[in-house]
Amino acid sequence: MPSFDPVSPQGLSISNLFWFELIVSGLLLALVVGVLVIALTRFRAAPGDATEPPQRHGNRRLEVIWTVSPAVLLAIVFVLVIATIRTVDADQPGARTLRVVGHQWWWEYVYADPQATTANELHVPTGTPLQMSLESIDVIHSFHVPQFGWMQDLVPGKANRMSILVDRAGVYDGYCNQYCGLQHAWMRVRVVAEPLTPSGARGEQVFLQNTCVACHAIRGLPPTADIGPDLTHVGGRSTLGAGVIDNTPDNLRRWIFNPQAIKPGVLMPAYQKLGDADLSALVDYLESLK
Ligand code: HEC
Ligand SMILES: [Cu+2]
Repeated sequence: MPSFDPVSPQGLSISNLFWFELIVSGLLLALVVGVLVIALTRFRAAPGDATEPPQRHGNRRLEVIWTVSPAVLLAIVFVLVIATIRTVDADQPGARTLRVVGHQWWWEYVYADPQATTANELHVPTGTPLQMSLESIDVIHSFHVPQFGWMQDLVPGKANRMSILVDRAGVYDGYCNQYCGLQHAWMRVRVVAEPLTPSGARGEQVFLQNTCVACHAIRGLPPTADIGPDLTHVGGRSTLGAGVIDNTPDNLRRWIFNPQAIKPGVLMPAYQKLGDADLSALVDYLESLK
């Protein structure tokens, strides 16, 4: 059952709570059934014995125990539920934003910065928090990927929030979980979660932590600018600097290190202070953007 194999910390906290409650309920069931079985067997009337059993009225100690212990148990569950809700709803610093729009009978995904739109198959990087805003164009839908560990409704005229961080690479299937018309059953979701390569992930950090973002946009990253060329697909271009050099890892390295040497007067500063490792990671990352 995929719901029992969550791939996000949000889903894990829900399934941990579920297991705790399941085990406690199981123990209680065993206790009640156990006491019942003992009562039925040990205190059974012997055949032919018609005498009344001794009559008792109340037992204060027992009554206190069976009132206080469920109250304490419920208080514990209450605290755990609140803690779980807070984990699931927690703001995730640095989250990428994604709008999910439900249509009869397909999904639209809109990335915010800069805007880009795809449908149905959702590609997400592992280890990167996502802040989803769920809306609907027509009727109520529900975005349910069982391995995310929780689902959220898409309601017309209202935006619902869903925070998720997928921490394991893989392909996760889901579906619309709210009957939404004739083809409701064919409103599937497929999520493909892939890691940024370690070097790529580092490269992305280098990109974000230097002033690159003051001039360049990369789709899917937090707010960026458009003074320089959009770098979302820079790895797929055959030249750099509007044709001044071929796009090879070596040339890209030289470009970032000192673009003035390649295109005098260029309106991009040199980054000669970047360390060798950071520069390599940055080049790997940019070349991977195809
Ligand atoms: C002050 C603004 C500015 C900053 C900061 C800046 N760039 Fe640029 N960048 C530009 C401009 C403008 C160009 C286009 C130059 C040209 O071709 O004449 C450019 C071009 C590029 C290109 C070539 C793109 C192409 O399609 O040819 C790459 C790659 C690039 N920048 C990477 C970076 C990286 C990485 C950083 C941060 C380490 C960075 N830039 C910081 C302004 C900037
Ligand atoms: Cu639907």
